Amino acid sequence: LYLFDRPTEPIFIGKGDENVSFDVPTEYLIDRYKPLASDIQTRFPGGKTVPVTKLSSIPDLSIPLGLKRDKPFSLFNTSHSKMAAKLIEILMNVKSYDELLSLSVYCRDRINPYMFTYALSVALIHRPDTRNLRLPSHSEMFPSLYMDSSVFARAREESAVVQAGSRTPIEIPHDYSANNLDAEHRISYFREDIGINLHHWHWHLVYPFDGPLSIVNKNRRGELFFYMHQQIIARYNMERLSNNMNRVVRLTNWDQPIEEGYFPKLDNILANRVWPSRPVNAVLQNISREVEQITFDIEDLVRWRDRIFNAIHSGFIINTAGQQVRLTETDGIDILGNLIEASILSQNPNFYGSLHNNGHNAIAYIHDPDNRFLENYGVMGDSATAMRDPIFYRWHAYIDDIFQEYKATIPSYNVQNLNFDNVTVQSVEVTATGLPRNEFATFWQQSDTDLSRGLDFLPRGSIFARFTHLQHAPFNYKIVVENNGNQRIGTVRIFLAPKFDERGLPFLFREQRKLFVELDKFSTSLRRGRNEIVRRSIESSVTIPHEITYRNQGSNRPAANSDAAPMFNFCGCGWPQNMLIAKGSPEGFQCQLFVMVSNGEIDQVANAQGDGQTCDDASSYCGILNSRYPDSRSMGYPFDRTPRDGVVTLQQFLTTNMVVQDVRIRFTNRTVAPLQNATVNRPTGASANN
Ligand code: CUO
Repeated sequence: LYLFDRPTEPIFIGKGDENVSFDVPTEYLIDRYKPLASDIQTRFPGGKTVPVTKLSSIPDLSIPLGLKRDKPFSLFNTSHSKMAAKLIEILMNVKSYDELLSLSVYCRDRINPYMFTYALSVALIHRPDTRNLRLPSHSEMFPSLYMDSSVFARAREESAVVQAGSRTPIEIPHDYSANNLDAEHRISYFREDIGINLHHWHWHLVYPFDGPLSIVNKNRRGELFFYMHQQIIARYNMERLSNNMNRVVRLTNWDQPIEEGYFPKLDNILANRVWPSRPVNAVLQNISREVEQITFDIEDLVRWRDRIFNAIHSGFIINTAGQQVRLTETDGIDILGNLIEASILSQNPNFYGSLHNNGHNAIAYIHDPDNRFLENYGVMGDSATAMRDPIFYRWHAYIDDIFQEYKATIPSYNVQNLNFDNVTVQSVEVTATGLPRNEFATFWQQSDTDLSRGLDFLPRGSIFARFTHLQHAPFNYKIVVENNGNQRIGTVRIFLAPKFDERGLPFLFREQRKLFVELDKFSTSLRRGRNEIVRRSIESSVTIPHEITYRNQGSNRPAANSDAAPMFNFCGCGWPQNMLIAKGSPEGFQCQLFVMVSNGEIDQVANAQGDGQTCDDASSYCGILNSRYPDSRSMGYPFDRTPRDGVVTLQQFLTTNMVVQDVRIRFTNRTVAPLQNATVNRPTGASANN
């Protein structure tokens, strides 16, 4: 894991707080350093030395070496993702752990550092012999992708003057990318949240759209692409409504100026440039960037879109062989997800193109579509940064709408699809210490992240950046369920949606269903008679614990490299716990909490348990690594489809195994200091206390 430390600094310079060095075979040094081999060994002595065996032959790396080290690497760029795919394949095919280490050391100072880190991360979470390693946080490896660039100069000064251990965290102001003259700025705390951006980066790390088939072809990946991004839009809309903003407007008119501008204030340390901005009223252009081998017209996007809508309305797609492939109720969404994104699982990339990915590219290069100014892509070109930009949500609202168009063509759930015989959900109640019942409390909190892994200056040692992010008071759900049948397994599904629209009118079901955000999902054993289920907010199947996103100064969370780290294994994919609940409002933003208990016998999926160790902490949005998706229902069930005839309101939608409770989210404008000595205290495995 030391391979991830200070990615732009040569491998033989000590890594980690302990200055661990790699005993690199002379043949592995790049030509520039070879004459200095003996000097290097004495000049950079480490506390501990990691032996590196020399491989008898090095695999052919010419494809991944096609991108220079100082060039930006974008996964949305097909030629780049092909290079990374090749590197992943090479790293996956190495037989032993020792050989993997050796090859990685060889690659590290030759291959583009961003590509190398990405490919090595994918390989480590998928190889059986490394699956249990905990990867360092991406924000620690590449802090410049996640925070205001002004923090680095201040960190450098603090490090130069003050000893490690006594350094003051560098505070990042709340308002660094814009001010309230920009209406969108009201919600920048969501777009620029470090945990949200980490989640997105990790999701695309676990679900790459290119690479070896064994990695890309995961159970229901196309459907999860739809669902995870649908939930992002639902959450964003709830966040907007709590700030008195309208729901996000789809990016539909591709020849009109784009009102939203974005000035990221990020450095791109890999390209030694600042990240390009997008002024207000920029207009999409045809893209012709020969260096990156990205060439397409806006008209191509239009053609692909029209063909996709045609497929949806005729009920089938045409595959590469010219055959019709039906978009069935069970598989249609998965086929479309892969086709629209597009991943290499698309059944006809020539005909349906790559609408979503090239939308990212069109926006990412809007400021320099033909590369005449030699400018890099903007934040939309990288999954680690894309969610910072308001346009991300307009683009994904558009993509989501296509999926919704498809969902409107498949049968609605009838009462039988929703019911759970003899099970009645009587009530749900939310409780939190010191708060009125059915109220969520939100506020600001500060948390730290260690920058030292990603900054290549001396003297070494931890130096923290301190963020202010949204937080909520932990709470419990208490759910009362009456079971008039025998003992059975039920799946508890908990969702939350705003109650009123922009005009203050109650939502109709057909709109509100798209706004329900999943809060939790777990199975529980229902005994005959009355069951009282208590579930804690930190157990959510949507989130990963706060301590994984942040490492507070003085906390005892083990560093990624330490021996204690494997205690909690996960891959970092998961919505950040601190963003589980939207901000709400000082008056108490009115929402509806929905609980359904469905028949666990129908819901369960054989072999979907995982090994209990790897990446199963946030299965709702991330699935379980090396396992099938752990819920047989369509993702988003029961809200993924238009309602059955006669259902206009949420009340009319309810069957006896569902209940709705009015709740409020009350925001208080106060800032709470970082938690000290935070440890991961999440119980292992899904559980419910009867
Ligand atoms: Cu996650 Cu568009 O897919 O960014």
